[in-house]
Amino acid sequence: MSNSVLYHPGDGYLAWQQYRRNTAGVNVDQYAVYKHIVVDAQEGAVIRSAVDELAQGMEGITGTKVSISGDNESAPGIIIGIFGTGTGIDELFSAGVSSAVKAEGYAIQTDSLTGNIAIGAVTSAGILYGVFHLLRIMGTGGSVRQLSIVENPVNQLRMINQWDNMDGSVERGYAGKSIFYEDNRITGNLQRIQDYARLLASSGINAIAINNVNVHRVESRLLTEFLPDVAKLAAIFRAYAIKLFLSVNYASTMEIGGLPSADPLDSDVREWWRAAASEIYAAIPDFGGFLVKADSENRPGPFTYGRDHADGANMLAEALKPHGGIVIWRCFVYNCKQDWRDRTTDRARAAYDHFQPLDGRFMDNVILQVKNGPIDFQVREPVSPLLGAMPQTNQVIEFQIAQEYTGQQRHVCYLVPQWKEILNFDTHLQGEGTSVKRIVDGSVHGNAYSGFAAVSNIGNDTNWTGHLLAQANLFGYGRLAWNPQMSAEKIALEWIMLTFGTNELLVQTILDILMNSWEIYESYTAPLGVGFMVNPDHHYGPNVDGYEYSMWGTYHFADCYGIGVDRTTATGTGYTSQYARTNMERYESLESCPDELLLFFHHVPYTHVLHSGKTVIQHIYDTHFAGAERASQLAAAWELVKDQVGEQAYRQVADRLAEQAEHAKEWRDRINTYFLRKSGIADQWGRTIY
Ligand code: GCV
Repeated sequence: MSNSVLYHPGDGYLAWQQYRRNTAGVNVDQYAVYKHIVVDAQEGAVIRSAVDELAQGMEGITGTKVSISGDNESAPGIIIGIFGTGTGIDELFSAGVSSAVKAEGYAIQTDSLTGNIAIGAVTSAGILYGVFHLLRIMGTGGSVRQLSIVENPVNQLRMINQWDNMDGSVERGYAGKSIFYEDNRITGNLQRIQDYARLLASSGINAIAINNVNVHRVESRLLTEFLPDVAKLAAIFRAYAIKLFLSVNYASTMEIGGLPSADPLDSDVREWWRAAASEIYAAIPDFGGFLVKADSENRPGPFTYGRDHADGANMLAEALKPHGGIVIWRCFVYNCKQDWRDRTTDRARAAYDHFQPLDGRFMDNVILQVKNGPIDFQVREPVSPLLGAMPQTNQVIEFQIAQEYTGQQRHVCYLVPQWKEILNFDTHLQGEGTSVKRIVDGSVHGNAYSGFAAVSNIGNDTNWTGHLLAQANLFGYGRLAWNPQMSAEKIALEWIMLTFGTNELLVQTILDILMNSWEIYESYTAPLGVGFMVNPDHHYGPNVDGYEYSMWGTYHFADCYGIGVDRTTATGTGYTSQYARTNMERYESLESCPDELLLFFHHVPYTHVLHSGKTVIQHIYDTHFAGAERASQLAAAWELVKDQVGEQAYRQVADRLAEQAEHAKEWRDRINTYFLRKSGIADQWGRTIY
């Protein structure tokens, strides 16, 4: 495959893999001496990827060609090798260091005498990650004189979910069409897939489900008829240490198997899945497994047969088990045909109510995939109470990198700060300190499987993500999955420098834009955790009552007196009781409920005074005026870096920021006008509301 670096100057295609020479600062001189790569490892696809990447990266960064060999003929070189395989790499590290390196981890060390930089790992995947780390150091202008690094990923599963359909569309995709499919076939443009695999691996991703969780008729055949093409994709990802998964249609036995049933306890159904799994593994020996959306939003599932989620998941798990595969079963299950008049049903309760009682019933190769919040990837919602509430069950957290409810990649919204807040949330489930990040890294319950999954935000737009700044979310997700301790700021800094360079003004300006962007977006959209208020179906733009009288269970209950959903145990839906006592009490009481989630948990009058000292109605007005104003300033800030980022990148972002500024005003005016009319309470500052 050709080297894509040559063909993409400045259009965003290279994303954070620019490998540019223009990094400013004294450390740059250190890199130029490395013209030689020594490979102390057996040939293999992943090692080849690592060596290619290192060579390509070094050539870009230093501007000189590097040579590759098995001997270190001319120090200093960069030496890569696998520990314990009888090569020289072990001698370059102390025993303490090499034994600290785990499966996908690596050690990097500079020898002070020779200047050699050694990267050692126990697997070829570890070598690949180590190479990316070294390139990140150089790409961000760091010193390589005294490297002494040991890193292991904190999370075992670091997965991406594509919501791509075989007709070429992407569900909730905001960056063009699918890079995987066109005209109901798998694409022939394998170069783009390989470039995507590189991007993912460089941020630490190790698993991908390549099709939408809503599996239609044609995608059901990925398991069968399209398997040879799926195997080609698996080979591309394998070379970047990424395992391939398929989303499957729970009713495949009926859809493509010619059986009359999908009952998980039916022996013919079970046999069909066993045979299907055997065929898949014959074609793809390291196949990851199945991702399943069942009994959710009109998708088929075990409920039809009076069975439950454990029956359904275990049936698939049994088929995959002999091959080492896993089932990832999604918990996004709720009644999507709710009567809006019915105040007893609460969508927020649904995942916990469905799944928590099943703890202990799932096979050990089943993982439950739980959305970060109880509703659906809103700009603000509490943490899902299901996370950590099933000690005997494997769980992964699901984030949405795609900005379905956070501006659809037309608005800038750097999501890493939101994810950090979620990961740092203390569930108190095993006493103080039971943070979400410790639950999903498996350390609280000692789970066999654990980690992160997220909905991708890429498409076939040249710059992958539509909004160039949305690349930071894809990069940030991978970095956070690797190490949830990293700060949102550090991740943003890495992304900015790797993507745009290290000029101080540029770095600071883009950092400010990113770090403020979530708060800005939240301030001009749905207030105080109440959620939605978007247009139905496509979910873009303001529509306060868009879902108020619908069956989807996402209401705000605004009337002329007040707004919000009473989810308390005392007088509401009882949702608060799904949390451990400390959190339950905090949310239950108006005094202790945090302002930003007030309307998620309580129905209050517009005159209710927040901890901030403002009334709810004045808060709505103030945040919406300020939010739209701040959104309009983003464009001016971006203008400052025009010369540094180059014309193409400048234009891509400037156009989107201009749209955001206009659209934020629309949000401001719709929301403020709605609440002025509902409440009859004037803005304290007499600003224009329509
Ligand atoms: C893939 C939300 C989205 C749907 C999505 C669903 C899910 O409801 O709007 O497009 O379907 O979540 O996560 O399954």
